[in-house]
Amino acid sequence: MITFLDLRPLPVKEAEAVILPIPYEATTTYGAGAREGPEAILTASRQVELWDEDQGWDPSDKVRLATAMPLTPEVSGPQAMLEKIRRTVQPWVSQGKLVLALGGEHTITLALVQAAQTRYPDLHIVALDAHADLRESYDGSKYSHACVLRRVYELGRPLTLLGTRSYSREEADLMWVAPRFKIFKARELHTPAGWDQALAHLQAIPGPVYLTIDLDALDPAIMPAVGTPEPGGLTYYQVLTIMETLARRGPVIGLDLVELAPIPGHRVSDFTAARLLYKAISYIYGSRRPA
Ligand SMILES: [Mn+2]
Repeated sequence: MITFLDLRPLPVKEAEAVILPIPYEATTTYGAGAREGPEAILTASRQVELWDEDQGWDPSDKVRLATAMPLTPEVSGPQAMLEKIRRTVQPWVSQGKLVLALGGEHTITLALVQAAQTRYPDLHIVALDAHADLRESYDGSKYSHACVLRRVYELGRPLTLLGTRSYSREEADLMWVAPRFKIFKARELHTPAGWDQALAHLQAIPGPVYLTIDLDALDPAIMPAVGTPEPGGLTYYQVLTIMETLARRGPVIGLDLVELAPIPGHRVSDFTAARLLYKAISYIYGSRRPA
């Protein structure tokens, strides 16, 4: 079995943070391959430097990290899969462990947020995504990757969307009227004023945050291995700054990285995803260290 960073395997019960591979892919509409995402991230993570050059520490030495067995996909449908995810992570959430999930398609986020919400009813969801994922249904399914943030929004908590640059008229109409909803489009984040506004908004979010990162939020020049690449995305350092800002502000209580669809022979996307996961761990736990 592959562990994150090639670390010595640690039983989940002894861990404070659990990396859960979820190789689920059922509703992909364009480039397929998200089911290969989790394993590609874990494989690439073996090459990630353990020393965090920004914060000057080795998170892998201080944070008890476990890599759980991959969740085998349920073939009977998305609802069964979501139920399986909830059943798996619920005990970990109840024990106060941080769940770090690797997709797989974005649909998995719904179950992860539902589980997190049982312990953190006042959570705020922050999503990085090229697409709004706010459709009522898509291809006849309410559980398509293209609807996941609509289902998450329906859980009744605030939702902040960053890096978005593609959505339908239906989704645009919803954004105008939706309370609890804030969007910072990718183009705004590439202007100094828009970027400052976004960071100020993130800093002001009170309480626990669940962060979902659809890797297509990054620019396809640096993250081409996604199912639905869109030009004009975020830079690596913008994503780091968003993660760092959220972690310094208050607790980040759950995280997922989804939609990596590896391209054979191409390593930069897999490696960047692995790097982002380790950086997230460094920011989340680094902010909890005494200065
Ligand atoms: Mn998405």
